[in-house]
Amino acid sequence: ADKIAVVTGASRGIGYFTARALAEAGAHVIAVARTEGGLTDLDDEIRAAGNSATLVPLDLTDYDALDRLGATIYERWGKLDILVGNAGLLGELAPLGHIEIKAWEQTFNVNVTANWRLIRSFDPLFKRSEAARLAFLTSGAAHKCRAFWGVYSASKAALEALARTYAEETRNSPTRVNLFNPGPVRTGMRARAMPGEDPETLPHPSELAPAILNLVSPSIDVTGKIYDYPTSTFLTPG
Ligand code: NJP
Repeated sequence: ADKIAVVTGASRGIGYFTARALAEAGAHVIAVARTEGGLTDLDDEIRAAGNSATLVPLDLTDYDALDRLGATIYERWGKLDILVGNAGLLGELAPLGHIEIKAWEQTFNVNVTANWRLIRSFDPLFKRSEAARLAFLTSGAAHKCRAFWGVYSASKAALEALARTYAEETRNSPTRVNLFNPGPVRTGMRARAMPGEDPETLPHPSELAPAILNLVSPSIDVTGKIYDYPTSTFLTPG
């Protein structure tokens, strides 16, 4: 495979179908998540289609494991072309006065700190790619604040600032860094956020894959933007 791609949160939901589509498009996918069952299902599907993947069962809050992953990729492939920073957590839906500190920290650790740590660990690998492309999954909640969604909103706003900072730091290189706002999607996270909603009314996560693949393709020349899936437009924050 020419392209080497890391997808986080590849065990289910949006990450699973993004990883499958990247493999179908010819990339060698390095699939990251904790749940081995989801990863092996993905691997089975990718192999059945005649493509290849590397499974990396790890907890993204194990930051040393992220450094080791960077070292392994360096040894085996010498570069990284694509990062889809998709893994994310809704966190506790509760008033700010009632959110538990452990739940707050876990949400920030997965949604923000792990993505920073991946950037830190992979930075030398992106520099060795001809055209590194990064996409991080954000949410409308980063801009539209609602009662009880505080930790999720705050973490996605922080993720946007993180990604846009890396976009500035890499602006004069071939690397491009953007965010992807999926809108409502038929996944476990959405079902937990909106228990009364009929999932059949929502797009299946596989439907988003072409748009995410486009955002990490070499033809994308914008950086520091948010691709808004529901409206198919690039938003320019700041
Ligand atoms: O999420 P879900 P979605 N270490 O819950 C992984 C954003 N978004 O596909 O470890 C490693 O089905 C987890 O893997 P596992 C959203 O904020 C969505 O809906 O095995 N991995 C699983 O693969 C998120 O950033 C909607 O449990 C960890 C994945 O993350 C992205 O889209 C709307 C981990 C979560 O799968 C994907 O969401 C929106 C850890 N510690 C934004 N913790 C929507 N669905 O409607 C979690 O605006 N993961």
